[in-house]
Amino acid sequence: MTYQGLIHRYGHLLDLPAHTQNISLLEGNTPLIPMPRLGKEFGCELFVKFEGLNPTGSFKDRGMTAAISEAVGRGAQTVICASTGNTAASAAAYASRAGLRSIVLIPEGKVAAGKLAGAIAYGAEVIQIQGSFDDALSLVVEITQKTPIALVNSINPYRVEGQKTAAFEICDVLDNAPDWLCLPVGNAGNITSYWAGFKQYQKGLPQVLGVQAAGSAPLVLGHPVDNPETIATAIRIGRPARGEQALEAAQQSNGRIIAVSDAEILSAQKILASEGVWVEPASAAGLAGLIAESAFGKFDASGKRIVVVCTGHGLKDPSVITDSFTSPKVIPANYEALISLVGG
Ligand code: AN7
Repeated sequence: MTYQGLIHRYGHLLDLPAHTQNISLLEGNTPLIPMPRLGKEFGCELFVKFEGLNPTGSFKDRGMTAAISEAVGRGAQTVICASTGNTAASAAAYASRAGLRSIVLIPEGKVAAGKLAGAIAYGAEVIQIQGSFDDALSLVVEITQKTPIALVNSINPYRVEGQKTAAFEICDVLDNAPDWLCLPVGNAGNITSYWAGFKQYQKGLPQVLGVQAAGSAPLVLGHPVDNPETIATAIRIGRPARGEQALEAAQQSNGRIIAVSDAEILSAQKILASEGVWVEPASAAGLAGLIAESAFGKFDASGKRIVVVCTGHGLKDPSVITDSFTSPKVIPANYEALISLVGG
């Protein structure tokens, strides 16, 4: 049977109310790409779960199909979220598909071009906040407590329900959970969802390596960060809403949450691209964490089966690449100029 989206495929395993009306863009079913060349360097069997191939270019679509399907079924007319960008684009797309109004609050000047463009293209009312993601999140929590507007951040439990499906898919492909799962951590909805998904699916449990950016690492530091900074703007978050659950997932899985520098993130992004997988900076944090842990000898990957979750597509944030390279060379439109540049 042709693929009909996540609620159709896994809805029986998701705790969604009876009023839920399936709103889908055929999200999920993303590839688990084998990375044999890179895996060889760690002596492990390495896979990338490429979530950038979801309809709006990030893993957020998994939770959004569930949150919007529930919201529209209960009669909501307007949805709202705070976002570092990907949630905004996803909420806008699914809300439009459901015929709902969407409002997204983003930190002024700190959202990557592809995400902002997406949110606008899909029809969201985009509001920039003179503050951080965390400030925006407090505001949307307040307005949804005081009005009928529905909250679609991952505080919304249906977001977590939807995002559990990524764990199900990995187990379906590998037959079992991997030994390790490495992924970026921002507001901590995704790590919470994966852990809930693996526990529910009963195909074994991975050890979980959650990775924050060093300038935005409240879960590593053990306290909130008031002015988070990182080139990986997707995870520029100082007060993760599901921080406690993220720490629990790391602890229960006998894994850990670590921080990596922006330089390590960009280096991991380059390595992934050299294997044909271009992801946005935040999405490279999982691999950056794996590399750092291995280099410090804290991690013996040999013989293990490891899944690195790449949460968003490189096209979301093209300026990270174009800003750091000189422009391509310009030549006259003739063969002599071309061959003299390229060489025989
Ligand atoms: C590419 O869009 O928080 O730990 O508002 O876009 O579940 O927050 C995005 C987060 C990782 C972190 N990778 O996931 C938002 C937002 C990418 C992301 C994360 C985000 P969570």
